[in-house]
Amino acid sequence: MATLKEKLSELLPQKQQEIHQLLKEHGDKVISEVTVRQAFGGMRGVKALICDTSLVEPDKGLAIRGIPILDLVDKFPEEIFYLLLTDELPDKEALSSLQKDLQEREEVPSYVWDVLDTMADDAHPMTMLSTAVLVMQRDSLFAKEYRKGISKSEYWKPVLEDSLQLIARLPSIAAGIYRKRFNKGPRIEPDNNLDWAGNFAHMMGVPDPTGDFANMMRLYMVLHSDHEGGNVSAHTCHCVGSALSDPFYSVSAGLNGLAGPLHGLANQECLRFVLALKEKYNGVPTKEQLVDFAWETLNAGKVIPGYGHAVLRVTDPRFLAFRDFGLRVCPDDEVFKIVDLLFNTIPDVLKEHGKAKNPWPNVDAGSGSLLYHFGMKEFDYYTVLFGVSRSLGMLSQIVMSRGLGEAIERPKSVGTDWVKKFVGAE
Ligand code: NMX
Ligand code: MLT
Repeated sequence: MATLKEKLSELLPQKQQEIHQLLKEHGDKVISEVTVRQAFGGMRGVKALICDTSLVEPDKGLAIRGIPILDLVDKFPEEIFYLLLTDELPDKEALSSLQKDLQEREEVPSYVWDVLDTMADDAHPMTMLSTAVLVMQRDSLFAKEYRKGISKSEYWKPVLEDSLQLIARLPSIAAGIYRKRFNKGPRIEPDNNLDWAGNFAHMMGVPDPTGDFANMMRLYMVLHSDHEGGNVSAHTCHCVGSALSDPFYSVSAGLNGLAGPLHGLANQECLRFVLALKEKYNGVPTKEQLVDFAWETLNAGKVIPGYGHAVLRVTDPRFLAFRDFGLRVCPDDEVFKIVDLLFNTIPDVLKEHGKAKNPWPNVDAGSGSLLYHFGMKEFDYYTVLFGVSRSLGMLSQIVMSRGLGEAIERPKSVGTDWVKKFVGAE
């Protein structure tokens, strides 16, 4: 089977031709309209972005290149990256060629550690991750080639190189941040007998006598990898990349969006919520206590973290995958039990509250309890794991964007007065 680059060299011209034909024949057809509510409401539901790597159907959840995420839970994240880009899962040979390529690129330049060492002791781990990605911009091959005057049809090649470079280094960087920020001792060297996520787990140094922590990391990296193009991290990365900012600039920007509590930071907020419940009721609360706590949260004008979604209208299949893992590995863990109790309680509370369009759990509702079970109690770190995984999706989307010659993003904005005049409002 072909390597990633060979495969893309074959696929991209076909895809370009397909899009060219589509635009020629149907370029003026309307696929979406925008209401005043949508323009003021985060463009919810407006179809104005193209993303071929994955799709989120409101009633089904994530499918990567047409494959439901629950059918991919046993794959390696490297396989998912190959799938995101090429529409095919790699065979054994293509997978080991990709794994070898990543291993050869994994060394982190010493200046990255120097920069991280100068950061404040209480810097948020997401700030550290985004900074580490940003400082590596000086090594961007795309930026260098662009300066030399590379042809537009070749953009995707150095972008792929930068992407592989970044993916290869992220586990070492993220594990290094964990060990430094939480005083876990010196960095741990990579073990090249391990796969990408297994190596990440190894370098964090979390005790793992059963190998279940490494398995959880593989699952974690698969589940958070991509969620079509409109979520804040992917869209931000896409928008920044559309200015031909290189993958380092673009991913760093996407990570900054992921660090918001309504997006990726919800997983740390979720665990904070669960632990507050545990502390208040001295263990696993009763259903009645949980309902009271949820109402207290809502009445204080706060959201229930891990619940609701901008697109989904069913339980997030990624939550179900984590829940299945928990039921197998730690069914009696108190924190996991509270997460399960929340799953059986919160949707009814949110339905009664009547605001959230989707009362069901999203990916962030359960992941933290599993990390906590394995002894990773530093929940400020959890979004970093999301970020490492989401980089697979952000980067595959950027490679596709440059490969397909997508335009710079520049939608039109209008003012409130313009809208009032347009709709004939007083
Ligand atoms: N708890 C309380 N209120 C909620 C929740 C929730 N979990 N979800 C939505 N609402 C409210 C929302 O704040 C809004 O209120 P208002 O009219 O006062 O502004 C109203 O319900 C309608 O919001 P929706 O249209 O249902 O949700 P929207 O698409 O605007 O936002 C989220 C989606 C995910 C931002 C929202 O559901 C939320 O804040 N959830 C909690 C945070 C969270 O779990 N985020 C993680 C998302 C997944 N990820 O990893 O990124
Ligand atoms: C994601 O994985 O990006 C989140 O579920 C948020 C989203 O899709 O909007």
